[in-house]
Amino acid sequence: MTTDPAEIPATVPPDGFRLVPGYLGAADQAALLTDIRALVRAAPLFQPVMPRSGRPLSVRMTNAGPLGWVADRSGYRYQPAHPATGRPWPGIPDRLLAAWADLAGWHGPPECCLVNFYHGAGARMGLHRDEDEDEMTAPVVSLSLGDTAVFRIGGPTRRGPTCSVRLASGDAVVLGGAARAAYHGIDRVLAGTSTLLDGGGRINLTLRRVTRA
Ligand code: MD3
Ligand code: FE
Repeated sequence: MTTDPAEIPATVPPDGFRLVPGYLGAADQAALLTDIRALVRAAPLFQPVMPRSGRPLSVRMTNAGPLGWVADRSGYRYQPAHPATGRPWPGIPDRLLAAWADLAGWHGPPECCLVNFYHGAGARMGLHRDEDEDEMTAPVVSLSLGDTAVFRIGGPTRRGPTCSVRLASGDAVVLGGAARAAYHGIDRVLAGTSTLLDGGGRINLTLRRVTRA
């Protein structure tokens, strides 16, 4: 039993937060990366910007599925086509649909796979809530590839205690219940912690339901 205050975390993750360390083994991670490379050829990474300021986010993104999440000067939204090519987003790869079916506990398929690419020392994602979806009772499923991220999750308000969780290549996270509405972000990515991506960096895939079922 620990009695050292330094070993007691400031808080614990909210209810409905489920981390599955090593959900994907090395072979499945490599196969998924091959799928993502094909996806990025069909739907190139774009640089989202903050709605009011036009300030670029440090993460590049793309999507698969009927609806993709975009951020530009006019706002945050889901749309059926790529902002630069105008083409529909490619389909969600079968192995991601299988992961959703295995992990989400939700009747019905995901409608969006958001691909976040973190590359370089400054790539991070500030504390935010995912609230652009009309279906907030469905969980979000996240899969991580490449370098380990320092993920932070708090509660339903921006202020208040948070806790840090490291997300390594192959880890899955399921965000259901109260965790679905929690503030969260990526503080930083730890360079040199994975050899999966040539040139380093991290890919996060989030599977989401967007419209009301
Ligand atoms: C907690 N992505 O795309 S994944 C995002 O690693 C996003 O790229 C991070 O936050 C990333 O919006 C975190 C884990 C995650 C995903 C969705 C959540 C945590 C979440 C939704 C609600 C609460
Ligand atoms: Fe998020």
